[in-house]
Amino acid sequence: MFDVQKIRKDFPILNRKVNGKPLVYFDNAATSQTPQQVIDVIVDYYTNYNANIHRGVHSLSQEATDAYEQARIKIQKHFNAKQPYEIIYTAGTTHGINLVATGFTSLLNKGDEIIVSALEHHSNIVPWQMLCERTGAILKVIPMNQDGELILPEFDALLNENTKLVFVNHISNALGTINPIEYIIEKAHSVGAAVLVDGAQSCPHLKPDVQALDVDFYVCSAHKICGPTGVGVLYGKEEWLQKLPPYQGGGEMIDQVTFEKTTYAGLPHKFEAGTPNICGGIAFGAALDYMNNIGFDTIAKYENELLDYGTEELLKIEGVKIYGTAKEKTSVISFNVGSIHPYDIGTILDKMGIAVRTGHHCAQPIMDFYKIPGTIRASFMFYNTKEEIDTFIVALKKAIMMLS
Ligand code: C6P
Repeated sequence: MFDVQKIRKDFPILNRKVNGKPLVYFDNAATSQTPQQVIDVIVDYYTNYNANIHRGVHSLSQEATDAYEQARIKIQKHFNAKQPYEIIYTAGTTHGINLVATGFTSLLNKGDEIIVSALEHHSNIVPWQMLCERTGAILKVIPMNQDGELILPEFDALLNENTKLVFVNHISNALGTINPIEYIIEKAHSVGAAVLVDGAQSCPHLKPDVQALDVDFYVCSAHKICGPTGVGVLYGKEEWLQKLPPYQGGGEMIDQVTFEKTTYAGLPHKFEAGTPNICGGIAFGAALDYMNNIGFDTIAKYENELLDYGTEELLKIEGVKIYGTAKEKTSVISFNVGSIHPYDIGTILDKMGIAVRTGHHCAQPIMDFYKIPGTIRASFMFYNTKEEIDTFIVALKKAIMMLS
């Protein structure tokens, strides 16, 4: 039985007040909150075994190295990667995408084609545009419909023998659409293109199996999955990670260095130059333990209930328009109320203790598609409640009254 009140006790921040009111945190798509179990792991690291890894012969360094590499194995198992060295620690989703995009500079030729989707976050647009500028490759876009779903026949029509790469998010951060990545991966592979899936928004809500998906690259950030900021992972199929050149040069990523020539370390170290976010990696492993203990099926079922309830209650308010009405979506509701600016509503909600995100959500092309400057985005996690949605609806009605 899923007991949300018991779960909420794990999150100390949910007890705090904001502007004198109990916090209602509905900005989970931006960053999730951290349970005490993960905070304890962070405190334990800095209290007891903070040391640099892979370097020292001393005990502290070995303890830190063991914990960091054990976390890599946990992450490998979570995503069902074949090998631990297919898991590359990064600073987050953006870093992972840039690592791959930069690596492909030497693998693309002028006239090669890259496909992204209309639903992408800027992190999954700009690095590919920069790659096109460097290589002369051409960027193509899978269009979307009014519900915020990708138009798959148009994707099929874009594919040809020049298509080398396809980039798509698993779940849209701005609309919550769950994209049919199984279909996209299969079709892309049929023309020999590699696929990178941006899992920043999917990993908090579902458990991807990278081998079953047969995806070439999958990226995510720990801070969206109850872990700390500044750490994430890039999963890459071994064959691709072998082909890509290193992203950054420095300590840890080398085999031999002379002034004449440097040879590189094997996977995963080839992509992990410099001292990493050691504590972050260990805490990421702890966050996955925490989420897996609850269970991703349980999480998805409960969050869908919140999504349905929130949608139903919002639509009772006159003037509310929800953007993102895909059949397959997760617990993100993006909306506007009449012609009221989203920022004004967000500011008043904050005064009542309610945290939502307003604006273009780093997805300007989606806002351009709907011809709006931005939306108010309420995004739920498994520690939110229907009572919080009720509080939010009452506060929203007050905000609308004040601004009308
Ligand atoms: N989206 C949001 O409020 P980083 O910042 O590297 O951890 O993640 C970037 C990123 C990439 N792709 C998607 C689909 C994302 O949602 C995000 C982060 C946050 O929607 C902050 S902009």
